[in-house]
Amino acid sequence: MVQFSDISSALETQVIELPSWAFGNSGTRFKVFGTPGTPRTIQEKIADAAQVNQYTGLSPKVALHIPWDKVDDYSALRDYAADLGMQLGTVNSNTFQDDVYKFGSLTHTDPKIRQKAIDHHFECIDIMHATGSQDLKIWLADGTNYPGQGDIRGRQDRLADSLASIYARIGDDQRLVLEYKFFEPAFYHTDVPDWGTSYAQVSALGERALVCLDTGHHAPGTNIEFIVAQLLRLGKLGSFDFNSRFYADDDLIVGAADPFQLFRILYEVIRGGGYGPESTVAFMLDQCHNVEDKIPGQMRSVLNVQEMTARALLVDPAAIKAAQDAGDVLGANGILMDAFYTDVRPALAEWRAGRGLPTDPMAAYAASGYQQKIAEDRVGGAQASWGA
Ligand code: AOS
Ligand code: ZN
Ligand code: ZN
Repeated sequence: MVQFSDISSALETQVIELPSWAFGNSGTRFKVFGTPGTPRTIQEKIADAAQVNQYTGLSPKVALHIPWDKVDDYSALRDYAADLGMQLGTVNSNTFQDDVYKFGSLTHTDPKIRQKAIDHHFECIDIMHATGSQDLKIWLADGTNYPGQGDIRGRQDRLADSLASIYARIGDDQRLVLEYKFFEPAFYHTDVPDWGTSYAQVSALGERALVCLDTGHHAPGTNIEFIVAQLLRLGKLGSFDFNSRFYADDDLIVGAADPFQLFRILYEVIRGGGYGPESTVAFMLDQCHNVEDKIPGQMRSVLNVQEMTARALLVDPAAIKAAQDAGDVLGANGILMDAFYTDVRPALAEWRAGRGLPTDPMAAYAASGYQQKIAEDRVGGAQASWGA
């Protein structure tokens, strides 16, 4: 069986990008509970993200959201982040909050509204040039609530045309990642509801257009690791939005609802060549911390991904292939389960100590007093992500 010492070097290069909006007040359509110390600016969000990286060593990148994180000088923001050991990452567009997009954005029947949404993405691309970001992430709330409300086919055609305009604008070193979601806020149909639609739309654009897989965006019971394996096989898995769900798009701490599913997803990522320094698959979190403190919530998330990555790396590829080829059902399953049931936490603690990181990042952060300090210093004007 593969030992932790055999795989520890593979953990060195793991990078998990943090979403700026996870540090802002966010929650549900029913209530956004504020937290003392919540950032009031993108700079304070980056400072909090830097805390996650300081204690875990896993998250030196922070994704931006436009317009929530708009500033006048992105080069200065880039320098500010760099001074904290952080890099600006994915730029996330937003065509889901303006009244004008009530009946759609890139799919709208009115060419003027479609152009406004396209221009918003052009603005995001301009920002990417200033921040040095690689990925433009597009998630559309576009859809309908009732049968007959919209022309499903016509919306696909207009979406394809709009995406082609945006794709033509991205730089040679940039990518477009199109995120799918099976429902919400639209309740009858969503214009990018599943991996197949995202795959079809990005395949029509070109090689730098890829799928973003949000782990909270599937119907209950979906075999997500199958989608991971298939998109990797097709060369079209661009990025993850990792979170956890019990019922819908709950945006909870990844691994909190189903650590075994997270393990299986990461096993297929590794099996499919999507993990490691050569991989082009971006690991990003997409979460809302409505009732828990945000910084430790993000720390818990990146640590969960690291832990399940380590366990998935313990699966012996040769042994499991031999068992599979031999039709040894229980043997093959046993090899996978042995890795999943291996408690790697003591070895990870030692691994961290050897790299100058706290053996228990959560406890170290709690003892640091940073949470108390920001609660005292940051009085008033906390930024809400949703509804911003
Ligand atoms: C919405 O449900 C999607 O998960 C989006 O990826 C995300 O919440 C949005 O991009 C925030 O900017
Ligand atoms: Zn997402
Ligand atoms: Zn989501």
